[in-house]
Amino acid sequence: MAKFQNPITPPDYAFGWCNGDVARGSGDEMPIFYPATGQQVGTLIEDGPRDVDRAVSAAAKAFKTSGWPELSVEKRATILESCEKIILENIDELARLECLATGLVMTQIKAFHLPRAAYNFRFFAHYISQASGQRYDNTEGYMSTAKREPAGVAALIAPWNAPLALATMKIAAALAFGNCAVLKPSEQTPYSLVKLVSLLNTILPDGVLNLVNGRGSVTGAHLVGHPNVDRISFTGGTITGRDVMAAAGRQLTPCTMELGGKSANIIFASADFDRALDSALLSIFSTNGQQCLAGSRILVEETIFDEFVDAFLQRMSRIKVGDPLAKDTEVGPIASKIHMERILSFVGHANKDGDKVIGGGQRREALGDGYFIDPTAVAAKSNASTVCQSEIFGPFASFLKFKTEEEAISIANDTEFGLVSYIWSDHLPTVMNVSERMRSGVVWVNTPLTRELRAPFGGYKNSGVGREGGHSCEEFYTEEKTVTIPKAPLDIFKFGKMR
Ligand code: TXE
Repeated sequence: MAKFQNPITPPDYAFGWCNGDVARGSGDEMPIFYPATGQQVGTLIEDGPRDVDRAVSAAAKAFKTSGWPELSVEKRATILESCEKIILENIDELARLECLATGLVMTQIKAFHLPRAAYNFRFFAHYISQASGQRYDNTEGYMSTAKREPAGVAALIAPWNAPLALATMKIAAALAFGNCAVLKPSEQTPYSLVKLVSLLNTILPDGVLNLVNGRGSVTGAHLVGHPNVDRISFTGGTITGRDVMAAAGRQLTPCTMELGGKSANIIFASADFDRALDSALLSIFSTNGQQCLAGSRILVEETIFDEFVDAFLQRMSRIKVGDPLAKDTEVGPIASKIHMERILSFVGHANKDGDKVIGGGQRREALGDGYFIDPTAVAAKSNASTVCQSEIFGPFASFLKFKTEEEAISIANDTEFGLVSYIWSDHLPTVMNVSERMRSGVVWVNTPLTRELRAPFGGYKNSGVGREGGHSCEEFYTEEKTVTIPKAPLDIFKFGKMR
């Protein structure tokens, strides 16, 4: 028996989108569930290899004939601003569709995810308006100009944890630099992106933005191995990232990989205690704990460890878990049953490793068949524990104690991942030393989850390859071309004229 209302009644089927129109796939039907009730709310029609070929051909044709790559930056920027506007005009429906498939909390979708989705288009509209080329004058009498040109067809693979916020970064960047694209949402969460693509197609020329639906192993694998794809931008798990990169390697297709994380949130005794506490809770429990940049390993200096953990647990016990639509809900359901079971399996790992489960660790049966779990915290025996080394990707915090700055740095870097590090301290030399030595792509000092879009975002080690962000996206989504022209005829060797 469902306990909560669905946020919206979606279309019965989630179809793909090709060459400016809805495109019914030829593959299997797959159920889509609302995580808050565990009930099926619709059906996805999978796009098989032929359907993917059709979408890639549509993008390739649009790249050649639509005029999109050649459009002046002013015109392209204006169109991107219209994309921002249409998202803001449809914010309620998009938010409800996002909520329906992901179980994300509505207040968070509306406050963070959708404004970001819209802003991604505005950001790239502004960015391209300022782009410039380079010119190199040579004393021997020639000049070279270097300019960036659109790369071609971009395959954009989006995950299920924050579909709109993450996919729009890819769509806006690919389109801003003149590419045409084929988007593949996660098979679990197609609705909001299908709607988004239908809205954007009222603005964009046909074929510039296409969408295919289906499983990673079927639709995704065919797309990333396609010889006519020129760029692959992937966000997802590290294991899948390896497969995608191997497929890209066979075609020599450049790719960026935004993968998992196991970020250290280091809290020194010199920190502002209350702000560090707010941040620790926000960075592990927002987005239902399902975010690559979650501060999932909380390292606390020994002298404040007990006080900090107690305060954290008190606040954690008051977190409102429940209906994603309710205004006071802070943590909603986990995105899928299988993922919920995986998260809960880490309680077993913790017990086996000698860690102490200090809060939560159970499914919330009282909330019905939805995939709700208690916010969970573990005092880990050491950083070698499974809960400290695996990306759990849920509302599950692991605490570790440290005595010295050196020890904190060593624990923080002792992981296969390297996406984000958080540092909390008001002692400048500590901040300088620790931030210099973090082996992660992003370091947040005395602030959580603060993304500057001009700056690169991405990971060291198994957290990724390449970066997203203004300049990083410009480099990724373009080819550089150098044209050399003599100012006057140059002296050159005259082969065959020597005699
Ligand atoms: O993601 P997958 P999964 C992490 C998180 C999570 C784990 C597994 O730890 O528990 O990954 O999640 C598509 N070719 N993150 O297995 O498989 C797939 O259809 C092309 C971190 O659900 O990586 C979906 O669209 N595409 C993360 C997308 O890849 C393929 C976000 C992501 O799915 C494919 C999500 C293939 N062979 C999970 N196989 C982050 N970095 O934010 C799958 N896909």
